Amino acid sequence: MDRSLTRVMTALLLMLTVVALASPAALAGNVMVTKAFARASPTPNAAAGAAYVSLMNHGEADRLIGARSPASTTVEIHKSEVVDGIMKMIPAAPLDIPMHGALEMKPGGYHLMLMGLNGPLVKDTVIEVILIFEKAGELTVKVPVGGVAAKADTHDHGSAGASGG
Ligand SMILES: [Cu+2]
Repeated sequence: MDRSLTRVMTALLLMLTVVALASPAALAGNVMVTKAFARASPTPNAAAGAAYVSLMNHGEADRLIGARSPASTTVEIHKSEVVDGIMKMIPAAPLDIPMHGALEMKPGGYHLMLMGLNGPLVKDTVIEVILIFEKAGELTVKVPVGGVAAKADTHDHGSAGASGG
């Protein structure tokens, strides 16, 4: 009697441990994902899409050297920059992530460019992006797809009207 009860308790404890270990926080080495979102494709036959992943590095300096995704043929790391009044996208890999520093991707800045989409990015679905770090190795990130103009949950009103150029 007692022995079988102990077995049941042990089994329950093991199950609880497995559940606790399978927490959703994506972590590769010391690099942690703090935010991730993608933008839905504006048209069904869109060839490219953008995803934004923000990272926190709790360890030594590392570098984001590449990315790939089952959602597209290739993934490029870009930076949007205004050159002579025109928004341009510049290849930005490798991207330094300083020791105990952060890397923020956002519209108008760094982003992951999904080139050759296998299908349109659909709002309220989730895509996978695999980030490749020089030291931390590979990190699979679940990226929720927001609206066509998704901006994560940031409230970015600060710079409006200030020092136009
Ligand atoms: Cu781009």
